[in-house]
Amino acid sequence: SFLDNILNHPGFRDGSATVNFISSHPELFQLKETRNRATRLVEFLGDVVVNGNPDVKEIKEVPEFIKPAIPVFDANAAYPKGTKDLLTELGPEKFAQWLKEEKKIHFTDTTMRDAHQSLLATRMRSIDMMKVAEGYAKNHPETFSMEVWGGATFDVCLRFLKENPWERLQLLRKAMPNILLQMLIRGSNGVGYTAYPDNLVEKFVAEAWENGVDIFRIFDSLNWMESIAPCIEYVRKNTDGLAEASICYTGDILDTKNTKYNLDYYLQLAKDIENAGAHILAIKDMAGLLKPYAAGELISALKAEINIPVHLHTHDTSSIQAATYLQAIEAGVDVVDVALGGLSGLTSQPNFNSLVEMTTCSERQAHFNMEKLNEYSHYWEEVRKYYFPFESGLKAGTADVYKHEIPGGQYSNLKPQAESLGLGHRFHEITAMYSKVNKLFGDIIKVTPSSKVVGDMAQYLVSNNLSIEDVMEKGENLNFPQSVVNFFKGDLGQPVGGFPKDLQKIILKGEKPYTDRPNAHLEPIDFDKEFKEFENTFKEGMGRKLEMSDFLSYKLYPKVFTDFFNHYKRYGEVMNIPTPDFFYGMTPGEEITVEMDKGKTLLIEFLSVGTADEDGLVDAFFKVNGQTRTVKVQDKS
Ligand code: 3PY
Ligand code: ZN
Repeated sequence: SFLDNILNHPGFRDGSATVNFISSHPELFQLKETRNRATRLVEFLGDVVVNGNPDVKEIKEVPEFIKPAIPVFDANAAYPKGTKDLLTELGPEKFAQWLKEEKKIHFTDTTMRDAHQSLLATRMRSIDMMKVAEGYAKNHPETFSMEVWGGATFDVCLRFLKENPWERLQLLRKAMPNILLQMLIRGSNGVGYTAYPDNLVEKFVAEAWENGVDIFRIFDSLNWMESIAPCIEYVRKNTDGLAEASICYTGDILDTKNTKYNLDYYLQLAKDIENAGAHILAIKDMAGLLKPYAAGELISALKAEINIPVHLHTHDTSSIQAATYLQAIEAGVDVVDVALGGLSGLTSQPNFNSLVEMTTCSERQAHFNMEKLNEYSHYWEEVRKYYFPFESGLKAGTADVYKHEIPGGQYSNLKPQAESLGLGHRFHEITAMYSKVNKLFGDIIKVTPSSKVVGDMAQYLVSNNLSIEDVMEKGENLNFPQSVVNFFKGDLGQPVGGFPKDLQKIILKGEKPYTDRPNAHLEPIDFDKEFKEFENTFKEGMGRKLEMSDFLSYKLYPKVFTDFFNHYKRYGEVMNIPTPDFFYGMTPGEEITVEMDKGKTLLIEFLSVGTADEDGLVDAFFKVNGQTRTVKVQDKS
């Protein structure tokens, strides 16, 4: 009731309410709507208690979690000036010039994107980021950028976490207004696994900028300029942000037997990228193959040949990538990608904290408050434990990576995928096959989505006990994975040196491949017309007006968005449920607070569940703001 609303309002309960309390808190009048939202939220919590979260179904035992300590900061202090302020002041061209002239080494923090994508199958929830976002931005304004969006996070937010990725971006932007926010975009493939119409990718870039992205790290999974260049153009045309285009690094430039991906190849690509208008060049070493001495050569050559700053990204799967950064820093690289200690190392980025320490008393020293930076590492170390079912199990660095060349982000997914196919015990066979498939395909650049094609083929061959020879000899009679067929048709663009023709014939079974841009085969989106249709289909359910960003989510992932929408309609916003309760369910007697809107929180206590009736319905008993609430949950067991 209205009275309950008043009595339970945090402002009333803590005594801060004044005479204007009622008129200044319009939410007190949102009776029916709040009740519905609270009920739906409790129904979700009841469902997780009774049925488990489908994303972590196999988990039998949940360890005790320690509450992660949030480093203190002055909430009332203004944000210190950071790189975002500088970009606003200088504009992208002059900003890039400033970066090039900087003597000290700069750091991009990947903790909120690639680190968890590569260690925890991308499952990090917004609530765990938001708890430290403002404090981090106030404590560490000298951070060059925060990589927080894009790559696989977009898909996983909607598909598994039931979160709106755009909302995550908006919240992070608001909490970190002073530091550049960075995203990863897969050229013509957007944040998906295949090509999208050009005007969809362009709209996506514009909308991402509007919602808070400053640096667009653009790459193509085959290093194909025809996919990279248009995306650079979209950033330049639609935003005042930075177009950072990547060369994806594979092989080893110091290996003289490697004639395909040698130094000349990378230098030419870097020049093409500069000429296409990129503000910054990224070296995207997605599998962590760039060895220290090779890094020294590559960076020196790039610094001599191109005029834009160079940003280096790697994965520490081999465990020697700090040495790579040392060589790169000595050779003049401008920025390196790192992850806060607790989420660094192995398939993730090298350790931020330790690398800052490495630079002390050197010519290129970076200055961070180390005590605080270490506190953030400790925070993530504890938060990481919530996500234990998503750990890859890799315990130590491995030189196998130079053989199989599996990207860090793929590695943490490949293992659970293999397990779900009953191939967990043959994982090393799969990684060995991955390498053979790569050779069969002509030694291609392997990064999302081309890496998925190689992974799909490797799993297909191992699970059917087939060899590479079988492919060449009996290929006509084999049903290859759809992703492999599409790849050979040209749907991901053209690989360096073209497709192996014999194999292409075998795989396509008479279907004709094409060699122009896949996007040229796709109808442009009619935004006016289709947005109206979209609004009609998804009329009610989000509890707010539908936005262009919703439409883009839908166009990129129609089925995933539809499922997300139905989940939202059924349970409402689940983003603010604490992570242990979201994945593993509440325990009897446990009390949590969940923020519904700014300043409006629900205090929820879980009491108990009854037994299923003949229809399989179970009563779950809760207290919401002190009042008992019983919800019926369908037992799906
Ligand atoms: C992605 O595309 O998600 C990647 O992180 C590739 O490395
Ligand atoms: Zn990466």
